[in-house]
Amino acid sequence: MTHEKQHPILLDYVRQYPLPHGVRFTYGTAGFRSEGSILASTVFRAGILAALRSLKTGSTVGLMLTASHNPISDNGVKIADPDGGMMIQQWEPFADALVNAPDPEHLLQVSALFHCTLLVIQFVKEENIPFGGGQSANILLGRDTRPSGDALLEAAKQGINSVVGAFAIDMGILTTPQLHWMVRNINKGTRSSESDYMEQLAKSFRCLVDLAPDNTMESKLVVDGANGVGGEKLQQLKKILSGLDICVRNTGKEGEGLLNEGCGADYVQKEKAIPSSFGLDDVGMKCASLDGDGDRLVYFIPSASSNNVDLVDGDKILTLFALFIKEQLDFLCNEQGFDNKEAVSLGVVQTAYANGASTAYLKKLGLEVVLAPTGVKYLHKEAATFDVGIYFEANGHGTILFSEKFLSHLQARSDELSSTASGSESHKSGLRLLEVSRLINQAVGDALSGLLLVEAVLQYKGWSIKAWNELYQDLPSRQLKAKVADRNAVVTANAETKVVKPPGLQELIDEETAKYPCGRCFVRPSGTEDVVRVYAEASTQEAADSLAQSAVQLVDRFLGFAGSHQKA
Ligand code: NG1
Ligand code: ZN
Repeated sequence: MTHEKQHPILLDYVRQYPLPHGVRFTYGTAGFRSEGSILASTVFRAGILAALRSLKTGSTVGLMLTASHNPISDNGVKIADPDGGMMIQQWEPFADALVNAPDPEHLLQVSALFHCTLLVIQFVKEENIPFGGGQSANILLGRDTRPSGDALLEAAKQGINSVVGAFAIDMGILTTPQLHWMVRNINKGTRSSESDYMEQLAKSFRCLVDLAPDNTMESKLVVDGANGVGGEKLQQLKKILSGLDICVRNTGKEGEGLLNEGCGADYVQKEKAIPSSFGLDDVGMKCASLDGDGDRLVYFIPSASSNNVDLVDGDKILTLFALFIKEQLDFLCNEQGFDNKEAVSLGVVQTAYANGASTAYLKKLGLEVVLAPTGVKYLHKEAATFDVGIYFEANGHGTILFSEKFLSHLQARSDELSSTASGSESHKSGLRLLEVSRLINQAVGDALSGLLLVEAVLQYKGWSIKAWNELYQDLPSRQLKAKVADRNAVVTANAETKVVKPPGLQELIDEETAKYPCGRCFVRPSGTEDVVRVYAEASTQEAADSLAQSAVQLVDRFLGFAGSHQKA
C-alpha cells in the first residue's frame, strides 16, 4: 500500500470525526482525558496513533478507554507500549499534534507528515516508521464500564482501520492493568488471555500463602469496588481463589450506585471517609478500596467516629512491600553462595505526595528512596533501574519491578537449591521472591494483584491491618485545588518540589512553610484536571490546612483566581 492510497482512506475516516470547538487536548499524566461526549475525535486519532506505534515497534500495543477515578461522565484514552508500560514520552508531542490538528486537511498533513512536511520527514526519519510498506500492526483494545465506552470503542476501531495494515483486537471490558498485562505477555510470547491472568494471580497467591508460616490472621476482607470494573473482576477472581475470604461491595450492579460516586480509592484517600455501602457494622474491619479502572488500591479501617476512616494508603502498601522484600533479600544474601548484598539493588520510588513520615520510615530502614514527578510513567522508569524497584503513589498506584537479570539469577539459584537445601529459609526466600514477581503486575500498578500481595504479606507476618497501620503515623496533610486562568504557567523542578515559574512564587511558599513545625508544601499543575494542585504537610491538621490555604492564596496572587477552591 502506497501513501497515495492511504491518504484518501484516512481522509474519508477523519471526516466522520470532527473536532469539538474550542478544546485543546493534552496527553497528560494518564493519556487524554475529558468529558466522554466530546472525546470521539480524540479517540479516533488515538487509534491512528496506536497503529503507528505498533508499526514503528513491530509489536502489539494496547489502547485503553478509561477515565480511572474521574466521574462517570468523563472518559479517556491511553496507549500501552509493547512492554506493557505507558507509551514512550518522546511520542507525546506528536500525540498532541495529531489529536489537536484542527481539520481533516491539517490532520492529514500531520499524519502524512511521514512524507510531506519537513517536520514529519524529520519525525519519520528519527522514528524510522515503516509506514505504507506492507507491514501489519496489532492493537489490543480494552475499556472500563463507562457508558460512553461503547461509542468510543467504535471510534478507536475506525482510527485503527484507517491505517492500512492495522488490526484492532477487542478484548472487551477490562481493568487497565489487565490490558497492560496482556500486551506485555503477548509480546513476550507467554500466555496472555484474561483467564491466564486470573489463573496466574490465584496460583502465585496460593504459593505465597503456602510458603508463609502458619500464622492465624484476620482473613476477612471487605472490598469497595468503586462500582467499576475492578469490583467485577475481583468477583470473578474470587471464584478461583483459595485462602482468602473476600466480600465485594459497590460492584456496579443495578442499584448499587454510580461509578466512583461516594466510593472508590480516590474518594477514600482524598476524603478519608468511608465509601457508600459501608457503615457502622464495619467499624474496625479490614477494608480495601479499588478505583474505577482497577489500578489503584488503598486499605482502610472504618472508625467509630462519624464517617471517618483510618487510611492505609499507597505509602503504607509500599512500606509493607519494602519490609517484606528486604527481609527476603536479607535471608537470601546471608546464605553462602549467593552474591553479596550489594549485588542486588533494592530501591523505592515515591512522589512528593508521599507522606513525610513514610519517607522517613523507609530511610530509617536503610532503603534508597528516589523521588519522581507525579505520574506512574516517571515512577516506573526510576524503579526499573533497580534489581528490585518498588514504586507507589500515595493514592495507591504502584507495583514492584524485578530485573530480568535478577529473576534468572533467582531461578537458577532456586533450581540448584531444590536438590540440596530445599526447605532452607534461603531457598524459601528465593521462591517467595519468584512468586511475588509472578503475582505482581510487571507492566503497571494493579489493584487486584496488589491486594493479593498485601494479603499474602500480612499472612506471612501474622499482622492485622491495625498492626500494619501502626508501622508509623502519618503527618497531617491537606490537598487543595486552585482554579487559575492557565495552570501551565506553573513550571516546576526537582520532582515537582520547587516552582521555577512564575519567578518569586517559590520564595514566598518557602517563607510561609518555615512558619510551621514539620512544614512541607509544594504546588504543581495537574496533568488530568484544569487546576493547580496544592499539597501541605505539618505537625497538626490545623497547621497543614492553614499552610495549604496560604499557598492557594499565593498561587491566586501570581496566576489570577479563576473560580472557587475545592478540596482535592
Ligand atoms: P494529576 O491530576 O496530574 O495530579 C492524578 C494523580 C496522579 C495520577 C494521575 C493519573 C494525585 C495528586 N494525582 O494526577 O497521582 O494517579 O491522576 O490517574 O493523586
Ligand atoms: Zn485508575
